[in-house]
Amino acid sequence: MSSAEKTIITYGTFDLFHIGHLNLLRRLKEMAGRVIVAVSTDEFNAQKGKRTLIPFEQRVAIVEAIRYVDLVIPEVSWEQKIDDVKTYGVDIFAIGKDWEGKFDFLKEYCEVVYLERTHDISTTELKRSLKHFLSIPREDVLRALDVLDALRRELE
Ligand code: C2G
Repeated sequence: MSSAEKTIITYGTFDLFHIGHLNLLRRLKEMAGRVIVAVSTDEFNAQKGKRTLIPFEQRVAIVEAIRYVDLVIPEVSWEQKIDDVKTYGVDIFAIGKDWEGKFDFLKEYCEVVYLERTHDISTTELKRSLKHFLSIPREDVLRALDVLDALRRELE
């Protein structure tokens, strides 16, 4: 079977969508003609112990808009993967290497692939940077802007 005839599925939260997510979805499209993405619901993320900034409906809308993605379904539990593989005729299950080995039980039903993650970007890191920036006192930001304005005037 050519890759164009294959169906691939992945699962994830895709909060604060970033280049790491995009690189993964692009890789999936290189591996199969049909790409299905199961996006974790807010309720399931609570079970995963993950707090998301972007609500489920918006995370779905963003992933659906990605040209590499053909179908988005909700991820509501850890147990749905085998049924999904059967329901959608999935040939390949793929996910980032941070999950290496965790889904080998699916090898009975489809190919299982763990893909390299994109380095130096993660939702956790983005949240940390945002939190740091927002913690800078307003007057410090304004003072820095004044210094920048003064420098710009000197350089004109
Ligand atoms: N990812 C990546 N590179 C990054 C960050 C994320 O390749 N820098 C990949 C992850 O490996 C995962 C996908 O992008 O395959 C989605 O990442 P998350 O939204 O963090 O997904 P996660 O919360 O790990 O959910 O049942 C499986 C879980 O739902 C996976």
